[in-house]
This record gives sequence, C-alpha cells and structure tokens, in this order.
Amino acid sequence: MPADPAETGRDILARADALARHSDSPDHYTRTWLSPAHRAAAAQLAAWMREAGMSVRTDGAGSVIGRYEGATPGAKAIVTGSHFDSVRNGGRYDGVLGILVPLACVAGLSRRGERLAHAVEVVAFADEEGARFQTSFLASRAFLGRFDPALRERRDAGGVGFDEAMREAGLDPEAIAANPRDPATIAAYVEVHIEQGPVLLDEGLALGVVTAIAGGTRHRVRVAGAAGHAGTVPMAMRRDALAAAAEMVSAVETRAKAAANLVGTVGLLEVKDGTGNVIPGEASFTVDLRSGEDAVREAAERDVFAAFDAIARRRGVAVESRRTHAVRATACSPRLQEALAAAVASLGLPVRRLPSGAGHDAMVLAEAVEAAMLFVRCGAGGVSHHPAETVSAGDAGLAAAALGAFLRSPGVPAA
Ligand code: HGY
Ligand code: MN
Ligand code: MN
Repeated sequence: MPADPAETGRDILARADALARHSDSPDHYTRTWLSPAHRAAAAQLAAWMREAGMSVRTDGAGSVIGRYEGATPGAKAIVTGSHFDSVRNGGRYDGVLGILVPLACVAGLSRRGERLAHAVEVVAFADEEGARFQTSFLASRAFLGRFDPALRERRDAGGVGFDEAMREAGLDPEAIAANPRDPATIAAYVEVHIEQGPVLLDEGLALGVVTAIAGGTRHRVRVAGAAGHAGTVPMAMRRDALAAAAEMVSAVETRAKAAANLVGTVGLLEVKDGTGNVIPGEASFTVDLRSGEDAVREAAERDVFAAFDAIARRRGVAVESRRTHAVRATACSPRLQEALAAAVASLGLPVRRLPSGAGHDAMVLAEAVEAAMLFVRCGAGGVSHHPAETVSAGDAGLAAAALGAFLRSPGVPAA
C-alpha cells in the first residue's frame, strides 16, 4: 500500500532541511561543487539511497547514482534526478527536491518488495548551477561522457584550480567523463523540479507537466578603460570602465524588454581594485540571455554585443567577452508528457502544461534520450534562487505519488 502522500511529503521536506545544513556558509545556504559541504551532502545522499535498497556509485564528476533493479535484471532504466549543488544564498529545494522525490518513491518500492518493469536510477548531479567554476550542467554532461577539457583551466573565486578541487575531493580530473552512460540503457529521463515561478501558485495547482525548456547563453564581459585620480582627471578626459559597463548593463535590459519570450539579466558586476577615490580602470560583468525560441535569443545576442561595441567606441574603452554557457531550447518528449499527464490525472488533479524559463539537467539528457519534467508548485510568490524558496509537504507528497504512478506506466519499453 503506497504511503500516505502527506507523510511522504513531510519526510521529503525533513530530508531537504537535513541536506541544507551542509552549506559552504554558516550564514546562508550555498553548496558549490566539491566543497566540504558538497561532499558531506553527497555522502548523505548515498546513505539514503542505500537505505532505499539501491546499489550506489559515484561517477567521475562526483554525481551520486543509485540504481533499483527492475523485475528483469538488465532492464532499461527510467533515470530520474536533479542537482544537489546550489547558487549562492539559494533555496534548499532547487534541484534537491528532484532527488528526494524519486528517492521516496524507490524507498516505498523497496519497503514493499515491489519490482517494476524498468530499473529506476536516481541521479544526484554534482554540478548544475556551475556557481564555483562557471560550469553550468557540468555533471549531467559528464554523465553522458561530454566534457569540455578547457574547463580545467578555470579557477574559483579563491584561486583554487579546477583540477586541484577535484583531487582534493578524491576525484581524477582525467577521468571526469570516463565510463559515460550508454543512452541505449536508458528508457527515459524524467526530472522533478520546483517551478521556480508563480504560475502553478497563481492557478492553485500543485503539479505541472513541462512542455519545453528555454534555451540560454551566458557570457562574461570585460571592459578596460583608464584608472585615475577621482579628483584630478577632467570628465571629458576620462575612460571610466564602470560607467561604460553600467551603460552596457542598461543596454541588456532595454533589449530584453523589446521582445516577448526573451529575458536578459546581468547578475554579477565587479570592479577590479574598486576604490571610492579611483576612476575604475577595469570592470567585468555577466550577461544571461534566455528564450523559448533560439532565433529570438540569437538576435538579441547580436544586438546586445553590437551595442557594447558602439558604447566602447564612443567612450574610448576596450570590451571583450567570452561565452561561458550555451544550451538550445529543448522540447520535452511528447510521449513522456502524456505519461506524466496521465499520472497527474490519476491523482484526481488537473493537468497543467507549461514551459520552463529556468534551465535544467533535463536539457542535457534530452540530447541523448527522451526527457521530460514534472513541476512542483513554489510558495512565497514563486521565488527561487533565494532563501525564501519554499514548497509544501502536501505538494511534495503529491509529486511523489505522481512520479510513482508514472514509474509504473512511463509509456516507454523496458527492453
Ligand atoms: O539558471 C538556471 O536556469 C538554473 O537554475 N541553472
Ligand atoms: Mn537553479
Ligand atoms: Mn535547478
């Protein structure tokens, strides 16, 4: 007899609270790839997976992978999971809910000694946000054997190198993408994730079926002007890097406002050796552009960088940029969407289909296998990437019930 969804939900949230205690900072929830807190969280997840009757392994990027065999040994797997790293000062359910919900499903199967047609694999991806080395989707890409060796040149804010961080965590940088997962052994990938927006909340719905995931690019822009004494350099003679960067930041917002289905964000702005009485000589900032339509985003990208060049020329500063992240807009598998919709409906809940503005590991898995997502309502106005991020125990329990129903009839063959 499946457990009471409300009780399952309470257990899921209690585990999210326990996991959130593994944070890089004592003051807020931040968990970056391979930090001591990240490694402690990985160990906790591995222990919970073993308790749920799964065999557990850690892959070359530090992702924790639990497998619960199906009725027929060697059956294809329904892979489900999400990430357990976070943004800085983030919310404790982003990613983590998508690991704890399937973990609860498998724990129930194991308690009842029940075996499904498919194997079930729960993957806790070690790095999706890329907050430490700007390596978005690092773990899900490594899971499929896709890794850009250039990332190994990166250093974190404290100057620690990528390879050094891996070795400190007992991982071999040379083997980060070794033993890639053969997509032929995967029947489907389904990711449960908080919506990170207000739609389900506004409509009074607990769950949603994701239709597509917005594509995005992220760039790091550097502006170089001329530092100088704040009191002695006449305004007409200045080449102020921060004033130029500020104009460029506004250009991003102006361009993003000019098109529907487009968002643009500058989330990070730094002044090199910034001091109150010095004209900034160098400034750098990030540009995050997203759209459900790649052509819309690509046109915005062209316009934004053309605006940067014009601003730089007029102000006599230099501007250079490098792209740190790119992923195309992704449609979710229609067949899996139908199976998720049937699972939601089987609980007596309305079926709401909606797109995702946020990026997810499902976009990477969708490059190799059929992939889909189940959204869970966010409270507190839908806020996310913020400590106020919240989910109700009831909704977490309903997500587990829906995923459980999906796992029994995913609509994809097990052999
Ligand atoms: O930025 C995103 O959309 C995701 O949280 N990585
Ligand atoms: Mn996130
Ligand atoms: Mn996420």
